[in-house]
Amino acid sequence: MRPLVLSLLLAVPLSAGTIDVRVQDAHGAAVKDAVVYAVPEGRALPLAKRTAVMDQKNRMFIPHVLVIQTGTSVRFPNSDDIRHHVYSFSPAKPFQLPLYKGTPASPVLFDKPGVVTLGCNIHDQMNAFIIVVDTPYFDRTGGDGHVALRDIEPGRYVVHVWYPDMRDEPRPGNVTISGSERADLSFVIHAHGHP
Ligand SMILES: [Cu+2]
Repeated sequence: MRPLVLSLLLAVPLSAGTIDVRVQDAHGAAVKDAVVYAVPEGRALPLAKRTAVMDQKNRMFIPHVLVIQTGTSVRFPNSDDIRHHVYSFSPAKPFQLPLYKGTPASPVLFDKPGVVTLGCNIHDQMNAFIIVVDTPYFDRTGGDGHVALRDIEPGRYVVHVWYPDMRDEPRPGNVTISGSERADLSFVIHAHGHP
């Protein structure tokens, strides 16, 4: 393992930038928990080989929104005393975990980017989203509608925003990072049911 670790350390650039993003709604109010991610242009990053968890507690998926890099495997433990039946019909990852309790033996691999909508066959009110993105640079806005994506390697990026209630994805932003500068972007989200 040692040579691999060394080469990874050497590959980290000396300078890295920050992408500052602000998300608000059509009335200018801050949008909390919007997913923001910056996809590198013209170069593919290695797939993540990570594991994430989508839990089920009190007949709810926890978290309601999970963001992962493409190539991540997700475990779906059921922490309730009743059985759940998890499914997705989303093109990015159609799958089913038929009625079960406890933790299924194998996690589910998410190998394509996209939005995966989860449901439970037994409990209609259970729903959640897994946002699969082609980048390790993602985060969510805080209560002030702001997020800073840090340690961005030099290069060109397309910055996207996703929010459960949004009508359409706002036009993505283009950012070029050449050194240790900060880039600012802002987005307006139009929610369903609001003009
Ligand atoms: Cu259920």
